[in-house]
Amino acid sequence: MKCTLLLALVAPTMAFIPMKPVVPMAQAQARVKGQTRMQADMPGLASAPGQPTIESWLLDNSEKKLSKAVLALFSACKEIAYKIRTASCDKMACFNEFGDEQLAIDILANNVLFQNLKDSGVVATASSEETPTEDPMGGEGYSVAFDPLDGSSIIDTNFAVGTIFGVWPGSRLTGITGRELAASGIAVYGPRTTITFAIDGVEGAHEFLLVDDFTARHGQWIKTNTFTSIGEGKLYAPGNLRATNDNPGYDALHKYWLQNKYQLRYTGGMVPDVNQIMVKGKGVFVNPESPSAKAKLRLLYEVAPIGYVIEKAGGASSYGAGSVLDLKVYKTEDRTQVAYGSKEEVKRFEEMVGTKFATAHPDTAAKNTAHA
Ligand code: FDP
Repeated sequence: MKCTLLLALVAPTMAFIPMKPVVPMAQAQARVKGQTRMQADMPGLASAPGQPTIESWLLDNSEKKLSKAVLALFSACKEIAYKIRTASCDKMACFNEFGDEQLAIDILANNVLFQNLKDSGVVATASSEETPTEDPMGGEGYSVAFDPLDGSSIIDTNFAVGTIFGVWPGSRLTGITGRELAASGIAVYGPRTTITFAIDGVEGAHEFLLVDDFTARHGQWIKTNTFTSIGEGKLYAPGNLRATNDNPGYDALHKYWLQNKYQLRYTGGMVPDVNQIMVKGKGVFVNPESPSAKAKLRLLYEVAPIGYVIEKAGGASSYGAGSVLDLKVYKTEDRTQVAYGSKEEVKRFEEMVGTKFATAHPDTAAKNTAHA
């Protein structure tokens, strides 16, 4: 074989051979020593080969049926990550070859989640933001609500997007609250794929990394961080900013952030926008409503599962007058305004924004009537 031909064949392959994740020992030690907010479980893959996989971590932290449901969700997210990486996109959406068909990536993600939950045998009911009905899955033990691909309007731009899931005991996904969650998590499909996950009876929110380095651990979910507290710090992610036009409280809060020189960190994808609060250990994400800019986020599929993770990580959540975990899911499609972040920032949201214009969720609408 001619040398040029050989190079032509080998060069593209070489481009995909990842660099070994080298973390200089001193740097790794400094990161571990300096760590107060979160425990650096794995400063570098190479220097901590003994870190648990999700399978072994669940053995110590969960009962069998719940473990099965969680593993089904992790498997689905792994497949979704691959489908996102290999999709082709036009100006509106991303598609992937699937048999003879090209399917939109959010539909594929939806199908993958349903299939994995059905196969688990421990899921009685599942419901997706894409198809908001309570569908029987043929199993017994838990019920799962999920948003298969949150941030679908930014996927074509190659911003980070995510999956959100909540696991409840029993067979119902209405008449419940976030307080009853058995587990919930958010998968971030960014330069790295991670799931930040919380489970009943275990303190903290736990970050798992999908290893993508072609070592023996390739394809495994390895525990990389434990988030246990969210401190004060000037970082803000202001969702639904158009609501400042006719929600004076939100307008004042926005001005407060500007005047106090907060750092703006907002992508328009709720999953990475909230995940950063745990990773950075500070900040606030809000998505308030106003008469002309209605609440968009759904309690069952998005707000409650994320609230559970954030509160487990030592932060707070609010619908304007209390934790989102106390809002009842009357209908699968119930919506609400929301704030997540450090306790002080969420308190500021309650004081300045409150529930004056919160009419989407029946409970906050009722409070408004009472105040009128
Ligand atoms: P998307 O519609 O792109 O799926 O959950 C819905 C969501 O994304 C959030 O991820 C995001 O924070 C929000 O909508 C952004 O909404 P706007 O683009 O309407 O501001």
